[in-house]
Amino acid sequence: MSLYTKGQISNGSPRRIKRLLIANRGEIAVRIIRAARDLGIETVALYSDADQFSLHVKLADYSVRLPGNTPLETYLNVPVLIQAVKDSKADAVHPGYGFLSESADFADAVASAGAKFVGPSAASMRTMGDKIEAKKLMKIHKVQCVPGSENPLKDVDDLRKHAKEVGFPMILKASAGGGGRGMRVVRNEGDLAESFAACTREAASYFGNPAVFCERYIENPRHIEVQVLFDEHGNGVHLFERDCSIQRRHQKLIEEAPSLFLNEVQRAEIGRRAVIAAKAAGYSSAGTIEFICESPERIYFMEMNTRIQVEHTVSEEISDIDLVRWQILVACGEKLAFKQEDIHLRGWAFEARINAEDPAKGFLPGPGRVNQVRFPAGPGIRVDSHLYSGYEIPQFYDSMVAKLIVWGPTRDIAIERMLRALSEFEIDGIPTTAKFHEAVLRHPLFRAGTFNTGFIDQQAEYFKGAFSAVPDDQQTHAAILAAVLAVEELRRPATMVSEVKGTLVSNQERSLWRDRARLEATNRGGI
Ligand code: MV4
Repeated sequence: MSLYTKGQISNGSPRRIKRLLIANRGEIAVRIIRAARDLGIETVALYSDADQFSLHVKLADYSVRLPGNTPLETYLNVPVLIQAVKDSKADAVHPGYGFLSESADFADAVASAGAKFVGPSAASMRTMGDKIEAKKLMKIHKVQCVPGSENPLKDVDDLRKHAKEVGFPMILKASAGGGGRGMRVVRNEGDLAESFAACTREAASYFGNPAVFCERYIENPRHIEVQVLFDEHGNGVHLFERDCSIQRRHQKLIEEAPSLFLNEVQRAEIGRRAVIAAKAAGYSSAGTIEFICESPERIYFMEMNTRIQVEHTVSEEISDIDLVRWQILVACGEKLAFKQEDIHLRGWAFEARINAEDPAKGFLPGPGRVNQVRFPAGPGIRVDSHLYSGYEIPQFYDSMVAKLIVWGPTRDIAIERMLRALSEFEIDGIPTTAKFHEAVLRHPLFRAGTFNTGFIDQQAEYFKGAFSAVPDDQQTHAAILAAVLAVEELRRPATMVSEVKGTLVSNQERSLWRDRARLEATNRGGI
């Protein structure tokens, strides 16, 4: 049986969800609303004042206002969110990613309000949220971790003892940290005391837990993570790996699945380890096991992300499994309708995170009104986004405005499709990272697959010439011009035949004046 025909809410579903509240915003709120609607489940959107006109609010069946704008007074405000659950009579809550998605306390509060948290148990979130606990659990189950301290470091002397075994460079990490926050690389003995004090202090103030541990530091590792999916009956599978090495300051830029780094044997092995890790935590729902790879033979468990991730889409594309749909089905108490041997890796997928940022200004966020957007389409193209023409991107939240996801039968075809899609993509009025993605996709080392987490920094010179900025004082000018050109474009014939010699003139040539005008107005055109 095809995986497409499986995964319905059965009449005998242990826990039928009728109304799902989405405790999030932006593209992931839209993604979750779509999955819920496919299952015939009603949706409740939440919105801060700045999000009043957001797409997720327009698409949901109901919506509840969260007064204010800052994350703390809105999407992170547990008492207000719980009141919204009660007021809207939602029987389930999907947290999305970010915000409260990995808060075990929020999961408990949702349960206390009588609603189902669409995610893992609070207990497994607590276990995996504590990086020292998680590593201990992995050790028991023989999942290889980076050598280092097994308990919170007691003091600098304790750290010195470990430094003798681990050697330099080493890395200090907050046990309650994760995702690159609360880490410190130590390169020599002289820096130990100061680094330990600083890391402990930051851990206490950022995460409310001063516990710190140390590991051998691996320079420029490859970042490979495995998607897992578990039901509440102990059944679990992995959906292969994603390579997330193309990142800048812990912000992923391009993800792909599978990874060129692994052969079939290594792929099966990393998947096996991920399933063991999730099972050890008593995990249910969708989750990710992060590994860092020194070489294909040296792959270490790093941490588990107990949420749906931004880049879940590439795993969906190569496995044909709708992860958000399955998160909801699993929350209804349904059993997985497939076993590991039913899941086949098919083709290649990429995701480019299009951010409202200016690569020429150190990726400075550029919120504002989007005059005109046009999404790419065609074979292998998927756009997950909350953008629409006229939408105003608020300054209060993250700058990701669209995920461009492509699938192709091979890696090369998928890259060609991504370049085609990027060339079709139009977002007028704000700076975006689209041109930067194009430059990465054209880079010979990216094409060859010989990159690691240091790639973007190492290639900074190469990327410098690949884009240019929209000067602030010309933003308004550019916006007006873009609007005029948009109208002009509607009138432009599809193809022109020269009246003089009957030769075909391409659209590209025909619109040179337009591109030239845009280049001059915005100083960012791509002729
Ligand atoms: C490391 C490491 C090198 N050695 N741990 C950053 C995110 C967090 N999940 C773990 N991180 C790292 N841990 C040891 N022992 C290097 C990183 C790291 C990194 C990891 C994945 C993706 C991008 C990264 C960028 C810089 C550092």
